[in-house]
Amino acid sequence: MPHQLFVSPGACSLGAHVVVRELDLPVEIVLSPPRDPASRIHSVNPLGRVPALLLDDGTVITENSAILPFLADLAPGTSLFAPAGSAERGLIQSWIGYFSAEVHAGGFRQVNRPERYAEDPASHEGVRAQSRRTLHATVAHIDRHLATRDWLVGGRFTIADAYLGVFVRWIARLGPEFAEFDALNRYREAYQARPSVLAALAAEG
Ligand SMILES: N[C@@H](CCC(=O)N[C@@H](CS)C(=O)NCC(=O)O)C(=O)O
Repeated sequence: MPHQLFVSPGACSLGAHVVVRELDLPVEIVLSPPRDPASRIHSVNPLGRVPALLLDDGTVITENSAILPFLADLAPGTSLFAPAGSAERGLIQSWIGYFSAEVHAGGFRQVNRPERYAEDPASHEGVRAQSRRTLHATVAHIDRHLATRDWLVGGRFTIADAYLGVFVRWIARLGPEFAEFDALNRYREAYQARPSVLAALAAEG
């Protein structure tokens, strides 16, 4: 059986799915929405979260920060990543860490799931408002970096870009105060025009 990548429409698993398609990897894509209690993801990942990568030997790798480099390393020498020990590899992993910790967990999750951070429902709006302000500053840092570049590192599309595309799409739904990021708006168009992204989105439905 080939490796299987568990994904869900609209989720942060899109980045790993895009990498599979960019590299034409022999990885089966399994649609498995976590909100459906019958989804296989609940027996594959004890946290019930996507993405999860089930290897052909039964090993389960979770976390975007581990899955993205693992997938790239299935195609040694790919331009989507960089050689071990290179500065570029460090920069690509630095961005992946920033997106996972600061943008996703430290930003979007608090905006979308305030109940995980404050018990009292009366305080949820306050958590959401403060989280939106924090996320705005977090996103502004990325926008400044992209003001003079098409892609994050090395002038080419890498696994860090495959992942950032997820959040750039989510940012578009956050409302007017997040519409002012010109570099991110340009970046979103370029990301969504890639054949790998179009194919992944079509497959996820
Ligand atoms: N830190 C994890 C986060 C994974 C995650 O939160 N995935 C979401 C979709 S974007 C999910 O499956 N949520 C279902 C849940 O939390 O119940 C990663 O980067 O892989």
